[in-house]
Amino acid sequence: MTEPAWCPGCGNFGILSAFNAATEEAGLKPHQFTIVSGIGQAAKFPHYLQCNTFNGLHGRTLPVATGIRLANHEMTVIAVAGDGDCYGEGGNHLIHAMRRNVNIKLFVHDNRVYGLTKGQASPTTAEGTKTKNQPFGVFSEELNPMALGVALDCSFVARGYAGDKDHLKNLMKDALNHNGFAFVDILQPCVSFNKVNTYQWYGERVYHLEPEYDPGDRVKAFERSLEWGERIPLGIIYRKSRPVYEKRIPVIKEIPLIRRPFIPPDTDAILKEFY
Ligand SMILES: Cc1ncc(C[n+]2csc(CCOP(=O)(O)OP(=O)(O)O)c2C)c(N)n1
Ligand code: SF4
Repeated sequence: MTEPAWCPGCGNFGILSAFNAATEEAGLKPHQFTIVSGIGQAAKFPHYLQCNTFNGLHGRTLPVATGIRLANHEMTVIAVAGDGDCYGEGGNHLIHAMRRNVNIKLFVHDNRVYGLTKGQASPTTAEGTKTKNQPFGVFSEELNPMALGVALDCSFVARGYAGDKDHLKNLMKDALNHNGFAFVDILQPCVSFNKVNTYQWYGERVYHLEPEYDPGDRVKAFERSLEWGERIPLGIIYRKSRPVYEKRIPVIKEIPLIRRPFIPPDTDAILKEFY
């Protein structure tokens, strides 16, 4: 565990402290979970914790997390990624993890820029935003992660905010307790490279979904997922109970792979079949 190398004021600090409180309140001990991350500012997250971790390639967080979960579904598996990492380089993996309902928890630190490489546009950067790499402004429309999750029938789709730690802690706890793929997009101010989506900007717009809001209504969830701009909803936008992937695979559904005895195959006998 080392001192965080993030800029003072970075939204990642709020996410780290919400996560620590969430795991403590959920009674999750460090040996009971593994954090998988890739490359980026967000991906440094497990470096500042004491837990099992796998730090891999940019955009490849979800395939590794899927492998760990399928090998040992007694382990809580958490994937942490930036918006570039998860929606750009790793976008195809996100689609399939949601579709399969792999039982992992995904926390996306969505600062709406590529932070580590100094502020290029990411898939969630607003159309028209000028950066050093996009001097004429971004030409493409931004990705809407919440609408993507609802459209793919993802079993848990939520939005948190790094500047609202208590609410984020509760969302993270709900995600950790959810049986299935839990997707939390976390609005994260990047004080160095995103001068648009600041703490003040979010503070004027975010609101909590009303207590009577029903996250089980997919059509209403889709409507809420489209809300962005003057008002930005925080909370569980969509939730649905669906069979988890590990329970659909015959060889592991009763007993995790790691608990099966290892019986090495008789390679000589196999090779003889080809003689
Ligand atoms: C395949 C690949 N492409 C590009 C890079 C360079 N790279 C490293 S970090 C990064 C940006 C990370 O941005 P994001 O995932 O949004 O996370 P943040 O740093 O903003 O938390 C890029 C483009 C890389 N390491 N690997
Ligand atoms: S560059 Fe942005 S995301 Fe990276 S540590 Fe600094 S404030 Fe945080």
